[in-house]
Amino acid sequence: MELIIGDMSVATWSLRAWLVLKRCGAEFTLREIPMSGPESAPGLAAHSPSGKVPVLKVDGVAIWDSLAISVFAAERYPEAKLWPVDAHARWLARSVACEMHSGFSALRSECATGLDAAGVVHTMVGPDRAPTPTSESVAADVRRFVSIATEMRARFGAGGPYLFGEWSMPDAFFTPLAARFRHYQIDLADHGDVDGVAATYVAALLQQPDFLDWAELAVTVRP
Ligand SMILES: N[C@@H](CCC(=O)N[C@@H](CS)C(=O)NCC(=O)O)C(=O)O
Repeated sequence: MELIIGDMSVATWSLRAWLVLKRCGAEFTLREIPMSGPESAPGLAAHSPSGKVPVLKVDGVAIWDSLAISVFAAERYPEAKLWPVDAHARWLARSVACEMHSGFSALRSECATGLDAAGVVHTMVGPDRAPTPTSESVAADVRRFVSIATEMRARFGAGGPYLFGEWSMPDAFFTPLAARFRHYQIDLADHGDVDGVAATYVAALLQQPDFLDWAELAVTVRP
């Protein structure tokens, strides 16, 4: 299998697919396509049916979209338990992953990763930090995240530090958000996280070993 991804320091969708495949213990090679510059468009056109990354090439088929790759991985590696075993937890885990996949648009656009209009690069991995956005739409997205984290941790979190206890698919989908909270210095306590449950969950995502590996690779110069 070959996983085609964007620049590791900024590619939020690609990170999800990487985390999921790593969790499964899948063997795959990596091809990183620059997200800017002259090599970007031809690289994307050559490897991605949708012109976007991530793409997973498996058995001669190119699977595009981080959610489709994650669903493939759950099918191919059932022992990885990418979805929680408990049925109620599983239904809600799917709801959460889908909400993250299609929602949180203010956080995604106003706390973007990559190059901004002023030429500053916003990464998921560096020590650099950006000013906290103040719009009500970002605040609403953050409150929604806090509400999900608080509810799911209380109901299903007993078995571990992640959203549903043990690491599962929604954790892959929320890791890029956790990195944005760090980069944009968003204090969850200002958005309803009164007991710090959501902040503790975010800290667990940022300390997860596969994410740390990704972050290290992202700052390593590669051929
Ligand atoms: N919904 C898609 C989104 C993928 C996406 O937007 N990828 C961005 C990079 S993070 C991309 O490939 N952009 C290249 C372009 O739009 O030209 C997924 O989950 O895989």
